[in-house]
Amino acid sequence: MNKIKQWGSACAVAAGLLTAGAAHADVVSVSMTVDNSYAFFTGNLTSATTFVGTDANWPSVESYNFNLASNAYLYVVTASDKSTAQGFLGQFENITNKYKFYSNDPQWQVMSTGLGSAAPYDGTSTSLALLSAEIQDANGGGNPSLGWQNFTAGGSNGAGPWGTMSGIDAAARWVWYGAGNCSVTDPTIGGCDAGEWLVFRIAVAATPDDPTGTGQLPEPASLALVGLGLLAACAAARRRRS
Ligand SMILES: [Ca+2]
Ligand SMILES: [Ca+2]
Repeated sequence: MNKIKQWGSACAVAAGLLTAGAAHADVVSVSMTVDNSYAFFTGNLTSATTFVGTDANWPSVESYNFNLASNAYLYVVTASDKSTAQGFLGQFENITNKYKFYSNDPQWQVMSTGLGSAAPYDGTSTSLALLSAEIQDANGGGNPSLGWQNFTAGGSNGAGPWGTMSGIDAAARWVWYGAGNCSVTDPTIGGCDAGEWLVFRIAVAATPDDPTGTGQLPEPASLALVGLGLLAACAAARRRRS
């Protein structure tokens, strides 16, 4: 390969690296239920922006399919009747990057608002503003749970008192927050109040290769820097040739 062809290849690779760093949308498929009720939103690190759905019947599994930016967050607002049992059970498939995760994925976070029954359960601007304010409160550590905390996993799908929820893998586990008067070892069993309403969240691009858990994958930024360096070299080579 002669010198001009080598520089041509390097310039093409540089342009490709810069394109790879651009944001893209992921297709996400969800099957979930909560004992006793939930409202499901998408958003970003600081705000809930879109209402996806709500349900207040634990024996039914709801399914949702949608596209969203690969750096987006999923937010699940939950509340219980503080009787018998409570939990969040779900299966989430990022169709784009072929990664499936469950309600017990370690990258989920949970926080308590302590606001009782006044939970945002619809897509009104009032509800989005309330949830966003609570998200920002938790981001700053000033909410009742002092920020975002780890959830506690209870039984797998099929465990009592619920039995098997169809459409969700047996590997998925019921999760809740082990605070308030809930058991720290299994807060899903025995009626209790963990400081409701609660909010669970995860970055939609949360995968084992996303060590920050933010959905902001470090790779594209590094590749973009390499691309910029190569483009500068290309420009220098062109100047030398001309
Ligand atoms: Ca349900
Ligand atoms: Ca219950």
